[in-house]
Amino acid sequence: MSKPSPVGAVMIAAARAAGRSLARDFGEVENLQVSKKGPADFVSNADLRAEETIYAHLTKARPGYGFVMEERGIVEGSDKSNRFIVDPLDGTLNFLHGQPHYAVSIGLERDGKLLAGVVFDVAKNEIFWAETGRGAWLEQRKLRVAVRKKLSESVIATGTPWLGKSEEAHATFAREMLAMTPTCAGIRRYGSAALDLAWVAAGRFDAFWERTLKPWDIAAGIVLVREAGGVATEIDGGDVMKTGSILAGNEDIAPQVQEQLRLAAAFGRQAKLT
Ligand code: 2AM
Ligand code: CA
Repeated sequence: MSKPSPVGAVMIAAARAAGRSLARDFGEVENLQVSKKGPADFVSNADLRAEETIYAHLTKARPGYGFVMEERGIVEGSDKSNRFIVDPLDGTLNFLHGQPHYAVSIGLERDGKLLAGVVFDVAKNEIFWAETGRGAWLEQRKLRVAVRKKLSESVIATGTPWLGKSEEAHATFAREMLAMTPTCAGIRRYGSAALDLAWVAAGRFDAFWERTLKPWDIAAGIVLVREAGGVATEIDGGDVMKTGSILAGNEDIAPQVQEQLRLAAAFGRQAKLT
């Protein structure tokens, strides 16, 4: 059964509409690379246009639902149990640099629980969607997380801290890389957390970890991973939607990654003592 529920279908339609707008703007970015002002303003407008499209679609189909949106922030709805969690353009830096790896991410939370998620890879025209109890899908293909059991055979995705993040965040990441790289087949850093999670669901990555993301980066991807039979939890055992520090993967690989991250943290504590 690869049929979304009515609200799932609405989310997919909204993601596709935003994707059309982003695809048009992405075509322009290349021309702008050479302009003096640079494409940054243009891209933030592309982002806003896409968010506007999603908001218009979703409010029309589900008036009253609340929103958490990257640009607009929190919009209280009259319906207190449902809210959409929206990132109109995940992978902004890729988009800005003309790299075709960016996505629209739309999650739905009902009574505080993640219920549905859509991640649309616009450049590759891949719609990943999942709903609790209906599975995770890429078009007609039912998604399952990878079955690998050995970390030494696994490809692990991550996200690096960026400019403006604390020195501590950069140091933590450096220690985590030091702990991870000798243990796995490869590390990848593609720059869109929503797609990283969709790719875990699709078995293209064996696991993914990144710290201090925002709810809109991960809401949809979490539903995808869980419905594909994987685990998506907080790295240190907290509430992942609060801290945004996420570890996702299959049931065998995720704990092995977590163990390496624990070793990295212990090494950090040791480093501070000496
Ligand atoms: P964004 O593209 O919507 O900004 C990559 O590490 C992840 O971090 C992406 O999902 C990205 O989402 C998010 N992120 C948030 N702020 C960022 C920034 N200033 N630079 C790079 N990535 C950022
Ligand atoms: Ca994002």
